Amino acid sequence: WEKYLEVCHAQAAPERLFRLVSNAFEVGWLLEAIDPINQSLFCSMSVVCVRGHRIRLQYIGYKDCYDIWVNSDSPFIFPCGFCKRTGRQLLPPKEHDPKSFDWNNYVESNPNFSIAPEEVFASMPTSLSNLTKFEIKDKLEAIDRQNSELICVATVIDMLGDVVLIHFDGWDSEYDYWTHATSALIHPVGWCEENGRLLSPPQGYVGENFNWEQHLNETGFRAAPTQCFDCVPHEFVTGMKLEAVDPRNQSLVRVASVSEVEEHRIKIHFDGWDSIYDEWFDVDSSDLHPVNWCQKTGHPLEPQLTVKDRDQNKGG
Ligand code: MLY
Repeated sequence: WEKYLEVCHAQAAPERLFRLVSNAFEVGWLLEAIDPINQSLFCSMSVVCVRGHRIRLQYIGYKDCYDIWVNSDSPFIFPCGFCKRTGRQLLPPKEHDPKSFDWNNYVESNPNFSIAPEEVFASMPTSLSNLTKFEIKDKLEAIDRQNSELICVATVIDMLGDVVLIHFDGWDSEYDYWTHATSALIHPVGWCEENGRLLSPPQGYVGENFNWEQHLNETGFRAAPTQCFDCVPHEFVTGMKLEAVDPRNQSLVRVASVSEVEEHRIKIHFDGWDSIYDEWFDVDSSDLHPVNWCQKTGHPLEPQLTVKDRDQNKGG
């Protein structure tokens, strides 16, 4: 990296913009995890690969094409029994009955697996009492991660420590997402009006002008108090170098640069690759890491593509 930064006359994205802890997970361990595709679901998963500070998880009973990669300190993975203890619904392994499923019975009949010990989880269940001032059902204005040009009428529907689950009023749960309470993706009621931005009303909203007061009255819930929001602007600048997970092959972390910057997201360029492969990442993405993260955590790093690689047609 040192040499590469010098050659590129580039600055590394400062380390304080990221977090770093250790990884004690082992293959075959069982856990509960939030489904990144449908974030209101908690699924039963097994660790199938450990690489540096990243772990590959498999939905138990499902094909490996659905596997996901998470950081070992993810706030979205939990010890077995977490859902039961906290009154949440766990999706059990394929073909198991959600009502009668029990992890201990499962391990007895599947001795290749074992229950991951609680102390390897960064977010221990004891520290998961709510740290934010949000309350369940609080209303707010939130960016739709999947349609990031839209700021929409939304509700906090679950909380864990200092992360909150955002649901879009009138829409299916497929758009739901978890985010840190200090995220740049969420704003208080009235933010759009104050900032001259268009607010997307709930789906199926009848009437031209959406009116918050009326919506709050109708739903009977409060606007989240402004003290709940504590967004610190991100410090990414175009040209900064970093290490980023390749969205096309989640097992790979590549040498990358910030190619464009917006309020809540940054465009990532994979060095040496055509810019058609550039991808937007929300600034709170857990797939962005500082320079030297791979080396420090023992994860392979895919170097920048060279002219020679490109001539051999590896650059697409
Ligand atoms: N084109 C999409 C947009 C969906 C937006 C959903 N957000 C607001 C939660 C559609 O109409 O399905």
